Formats: sequence, C-alpha cells, structure tokens
Amino acid sequence: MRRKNERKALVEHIYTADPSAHVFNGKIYIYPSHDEDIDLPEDDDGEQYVMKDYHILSMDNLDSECVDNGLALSEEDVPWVSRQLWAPDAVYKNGKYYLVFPAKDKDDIFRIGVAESDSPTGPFKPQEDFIKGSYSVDPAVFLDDDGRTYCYYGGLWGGQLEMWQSGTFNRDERRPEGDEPAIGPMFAEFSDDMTEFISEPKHIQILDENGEPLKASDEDRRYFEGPWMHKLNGKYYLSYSTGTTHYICYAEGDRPDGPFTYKGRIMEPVIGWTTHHSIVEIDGEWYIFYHDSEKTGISHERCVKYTKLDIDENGNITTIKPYE
Ligand code: FUB
Repeated sequence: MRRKNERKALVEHIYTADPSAHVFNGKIYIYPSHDEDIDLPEDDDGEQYVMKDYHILSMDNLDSECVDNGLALSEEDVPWVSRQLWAPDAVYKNGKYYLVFPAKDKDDIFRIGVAESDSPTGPFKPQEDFIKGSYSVDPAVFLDDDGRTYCYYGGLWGGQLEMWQSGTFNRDERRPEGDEPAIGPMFAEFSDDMTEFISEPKHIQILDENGEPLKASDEDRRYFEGPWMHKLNGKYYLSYSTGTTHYICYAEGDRPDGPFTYKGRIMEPVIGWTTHHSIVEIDGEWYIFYHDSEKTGISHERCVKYTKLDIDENGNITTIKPYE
C-alpha cells in the first residue's frame, strides 16, 4: 500500500532537487537544492542549474504536509561564493545543525562550504571561507556510530571533478576513457567542529565483481555524481548517480573510505537528465528521497519525492522503477 505522499511532489510552489533527508528529533527534514524557474538551454557544464539559495523542507511524518521553512541561506550571505548553490546536505553535531554545500567561488571553481544554525531549518550562518582543500560538488555528510564525520563528494562534467586529476585545477584536463579506471568520488574526514578536513581528501575505489576498479567506459556502473552513505548491520553502502546513463547504483564496503564493491541498481532513470537521492531510515523502514522533472519535462525544474526501499537483511536493495 502506498503512503499518502509517496511518489508525489512534496512541494510544487518552488522547484526542488537533490534531496538530502534526515530525521532530527523525530521529525523529517529535507535539504534540497532550489531550482530557479528560468529559460536556459541544456548544457553539459550545468549552466542551467542557476541556484541562488536554500529552503529547508520538513514533515512531521511521511503522510503529513511538507512545509517550506523559508529562506535558510542565500548566495549573497556567503563571502566566498559567486554563484550556483548546488546540492547540499546537513548534519547535527555538538548541539548545532551544519549545512554543507557546494558553490562556485570567485574564480568560478566549485568549492564546499559550511554554515551553522541552532535550528534544523536555519537561518544558517556561513563560515568566512570554503573548506581548505575542498573542490567539486555534491557533499554528503555521514556521521558514523563512533562520532566521526565524513564527507563524500564530487561530480563529473559541470561538477568539475575530473579537472583536479593533476592535483591542481585544470579546466582542459582530459577525461579518462575506455579501459582506464573511472574517477571515484572523494572522501575526507571533517574536524569535530566541522570547520576543516582533517584527512587528506582521497578518491574512493569502486570495484567490480573481480576486484578490479570500474572502467571509465562502464557508464552503467561507474560513479558520476550525487554520493550518499548509509550503514546497515555494520556494512557501509555507497550509492550514487551514473550521470550519463541516469541510474542510481550502490556498492558495499567494510570501511567508510572503501574500497566498495559494486552491488546493483537502486533506481531506473527518472524523467529529466539528472538523478540524485538520499537514503534514510524512518520508523524502522528505509526510504529513498529523489527528484524528477515529471511536472515540467525540463531537466533544471525538478520536484522532490520519496518512496519506500526494500532492503533485505544482507543489504540487497530491490530496484525501483519510478513510474510503475
Ligand atoms: O542540482 C545541480 C546538480 O544536478 C547536482 O549537483 C547534481 O547532483 C545534479 O542533480
């Protein structure tokens, strides 16, 4: 039986995407991007994703009305930002809520910043500068059982991840091809006060069934953007978008920093170019929050939805066909 709000747009008065869902104090909070209603062509560099601020959504439970809690952070509030506030996430630590978000700096390079608040819905006060050593997009924050906090991040093409292969930013860097290993997502550990990375950021390896790194040509399985981490029965599950082939896939590992072994597909393509999700346990059941462009047919005008996930005791996830 479907829940009242299942597979429906949670709000329609603004466009929302890239939902990072969490339960804080028994209530559901969703940290999405806020898509602008703007007439721009599709472009591989993502210029049409012109997001200027964040609004946090909340629900008392999965069947209740989804509330837009208003402006939480705006690009003008952040000293280092020039434009494009893309997919954020949030974590509750030390009695504070931290919003972790990517945006382009004054040199038009994507960086990752942190803003804090006493409330899960903001307003959030940004740190003066981006996290030293951070780059690219789509930070997902994972608070492990031992209190350590990790950041998974990175996105190809418009997200600029491949432009850092040499260790410095190079807009013309060639992309790996064919049998070359695919570029994995980034991993770093946050300091306890969430102001910096205390480990050297490193690429995570996603391996195939033979223990070999996934290849660049394996577009049905290799990482593109939108990482998420969930933990079940002591195992770590990294899920992500394959970008060009539009799947959400997952891989399993024994440690938070991998390596991870590819396990399967979580979701078939949604309407729209991008697919981006989060996975959260609510009242003992697992749910995936995701977005699509069913309402508009326009890739950069998206709506956030959720649906239930079937996960067995071995962590296997049944693939979702979003329109069946
Ligand atoms: O929303 C802008 C970008 O589109 C995100 O950073 C990607 O994950 C994709 O959803």
